[in-house]
Amino acid sequence: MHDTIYALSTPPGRGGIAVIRASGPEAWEGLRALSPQGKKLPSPRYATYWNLYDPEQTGILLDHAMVILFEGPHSFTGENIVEYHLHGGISVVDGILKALARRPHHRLATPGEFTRRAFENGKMDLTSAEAIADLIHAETEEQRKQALQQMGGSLSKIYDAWKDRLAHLLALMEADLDFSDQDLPDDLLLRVRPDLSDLMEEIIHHLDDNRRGEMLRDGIKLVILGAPNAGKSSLTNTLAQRDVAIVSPLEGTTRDIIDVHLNLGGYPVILSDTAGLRPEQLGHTGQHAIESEGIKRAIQRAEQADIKILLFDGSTSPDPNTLNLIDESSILVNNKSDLQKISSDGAYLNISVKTGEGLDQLLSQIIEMIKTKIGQHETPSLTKARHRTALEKTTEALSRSMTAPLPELAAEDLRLAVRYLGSITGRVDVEDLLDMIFRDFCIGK
Ligand SMILES: Nc1nc2c(ncn2[C@@H]2O[C@H](COP(=O)(O)OP(=O)(O)O)[C@@H](O)[C@H]2O)c(=O)[nH]1
Ligand SMILES: [Mg+2]
Repeated sequence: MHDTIYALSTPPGRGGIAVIRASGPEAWEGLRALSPQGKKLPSPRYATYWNLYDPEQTGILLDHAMVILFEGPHSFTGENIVEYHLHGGISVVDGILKALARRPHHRLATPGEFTRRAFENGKMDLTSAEAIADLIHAETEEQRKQALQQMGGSLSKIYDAWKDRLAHLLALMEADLDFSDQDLPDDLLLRVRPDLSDLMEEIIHHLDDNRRGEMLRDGIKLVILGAPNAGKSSLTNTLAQRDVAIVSPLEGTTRDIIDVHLNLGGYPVILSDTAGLRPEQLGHTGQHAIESEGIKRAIQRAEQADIKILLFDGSTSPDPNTLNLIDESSILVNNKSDLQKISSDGAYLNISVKTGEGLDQLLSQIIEMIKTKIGQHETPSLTKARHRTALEKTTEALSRSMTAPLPELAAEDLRLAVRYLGSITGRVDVEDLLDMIFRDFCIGK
């Protein structure tokens, strides 16, 4: 932990400016080495125009830069930091990185290491650190909102409050176990049980959110399904606004699943085009075996989908395989309304990918359905499987403790529950979790 780390924090390549960040006990020394001898360093938190020279070759200018110093613990990592705001040229950046590499105790940062130091120095909890990674990866407005809320502590507030309540109940139990001269364990459990079950109910309610936070973070799975030639690939291309899937009147053209990432109304969507459903028409030839596999995968996707577009060719009778997939998360669509007047009940939306008829309605129907699934909620939702697993383990431990045959065992389960809750924010020992969390970062963050 005593190394000084440095990295290019902006994307590599040419740019208007490039920012290199250095953090650690020797960070300021690094800047001193790049400055003319004896020159006094700028005051912390002042952006200062600064000429940077090669420390090995006197008088060789590396850049006219701007530098900002931060003094620990009042910095992002909690350590001394220098930010070098350079001209964004490859040679400029290389020159500074090479110069820093030769400084004593300096080394290149590993992915996420700046944020990891921030966590280890108590500048933020784990959910905030994860939110920084989410914010960096956020591609749509709603993802950004969620990441910013979490970064601001929306989740850690909830989890820490639960942990404190639980720790309090545990303390009560332990005090009783240690100090009661009479054996009245039942009485004790009776006293804490209502609070325990309240807490458990809150956690279960929080868990029962249809994965909306995770859905928003990872993308809503929207799958188009239908018989061959219904127009699935045509619709995919239209929604994606580019030619991603091959369109042809030949049946069995699409066999692999084609995924496209879209931003629909601020929500991240993973749209999948699938093989046309016609399992009963397939024989045992090699080509058909491949198509069969495609259909199997299409059905699998249908099962994992958050939203299904069931696409029918409105010019023929509805396909029974597609009808089979109807459930509450499907949108029924009749395509090819240009070919003939489709007479269908109001459950179907009539569109023509060819003329564009009905596509706006389809888009708004999809967005409406996303909103009902993710929607606006007063309470923040959990965003990662890691949080979900920890909370599930917490509730398991709580329910065990409420039925434990001995007060000592009940207390032990409460202790476990506290640890599981604490592992979400990292306020309890978490060394083994760290690598997993910071692995997703890019270098320089
Ligand atoms: N008339 C008409 N033809 C369409 C429409 N949408 C798709 N098609 C045609 O239907 C055929 C099959 O389309 P494709 O997108 O490959 O269907 P898929 O098998 O479901 O992927 C192609 O010849 C398309 O040009 C539509 O709205 N109207
Ligand atoms: Mg197709």
